[in-house]
Amino acid sequence: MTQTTDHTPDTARQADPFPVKGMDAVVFAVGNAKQAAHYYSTAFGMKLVAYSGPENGSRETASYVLTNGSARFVLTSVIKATTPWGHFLAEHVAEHGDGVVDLAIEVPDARAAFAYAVEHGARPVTEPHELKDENGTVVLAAIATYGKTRHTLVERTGYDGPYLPGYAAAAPIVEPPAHRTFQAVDHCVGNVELGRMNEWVGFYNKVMGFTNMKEFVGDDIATEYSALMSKVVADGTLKVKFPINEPAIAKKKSQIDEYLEFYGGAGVQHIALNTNDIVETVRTMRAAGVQFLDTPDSYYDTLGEWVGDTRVPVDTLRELKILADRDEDGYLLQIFTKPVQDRPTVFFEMIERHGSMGFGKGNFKALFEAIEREQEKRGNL
Ligand code: TYF
Ligand code: FE
Repeated sequence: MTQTTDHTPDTARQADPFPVKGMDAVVFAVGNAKQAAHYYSTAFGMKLVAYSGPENGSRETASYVLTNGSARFVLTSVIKATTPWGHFLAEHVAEHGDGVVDLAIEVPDARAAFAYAVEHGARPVTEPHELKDENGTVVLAAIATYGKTRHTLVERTGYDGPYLPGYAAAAPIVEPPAHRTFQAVDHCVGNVELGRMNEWVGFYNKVMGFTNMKEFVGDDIATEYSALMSKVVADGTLKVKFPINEPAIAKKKSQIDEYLEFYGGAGVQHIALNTNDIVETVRTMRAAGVQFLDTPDSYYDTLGEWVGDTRVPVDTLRELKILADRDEDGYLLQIFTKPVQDRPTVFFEMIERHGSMGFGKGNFKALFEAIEREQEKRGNL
């Protein structure tokens, strides 16, 4: 097991060439945003807070903005494509199914962030521009990353609307559950083509000045059982963490190959969400119909021996199929949903951290075996 601690000195942090404030939003292009908004409300316990659609002047797209703490999802569907953006979204859904088009990052200065990124090799997608309404001004710019994914750079200091100019405040679809299911985005994982992981890690190193965290899956683990390689890049404050996976040639068909085949290329694989009480979160989400990966009893028979005590008794972890891992800094509890659309592509992770800044390396074997059992059911192993 490996871990990472932020030892960045304050002087280095002040000199951060690409300061970020955190994740701004995860933007999904979906076939039916109205129904997806219902799912993320009733199954994931999120709250609809803003809307843009024909009723308030957006005739091409409908977008639903849902939040849970600082986590923000935007679900967008095309009503009738008329502009390049509408055609892009329509083609994206046709080609990739429901998926993530934008991992938007909040920055203190979008013009400076865009200029730095483009100077260091990023492909510009949208030049910096201002959007204004009665709630203030935001500055947006966007750069391309893997696949058709982009990073919009959002400067929203002082803006106090419900999301962005053009969006109207919206009432919740249902009252959120009594227990808050999660409160932040922990990390966003990308799957890239065979042999391209290091290229994309280098992209984040150069373009955003992100550094590599210690946790990675190398050649050794890959050929033995994981069938994937993985490295993690993060900003200096560890608020934005992007693991990058590529398939590896191994004994079994890689889960990453399955994703690439059914997504139709590189894209976002999973979004991890921070919870303070994973037990209540999993109970709430299971009761609402969310399906999680199964973990065999044998995992729990030996868990206590290597993980030691956590705040949750092993019997409760076993009942709910929650995984645990420990490193030098502490421990974490985590669980993974099954894919949330018919294609075996995007899924979610719920994670409760107690000191550990890792990604559950001690669980990779159990996790990848669980994913392989699902691959097998789908006839893709
Ligand atoms: O983000 C991570 O690294 C963990 C483990 O295909 C993981 O959540 C890594 C690769 C993968 C699924 C989960
Ligand atoms: Fe993860």
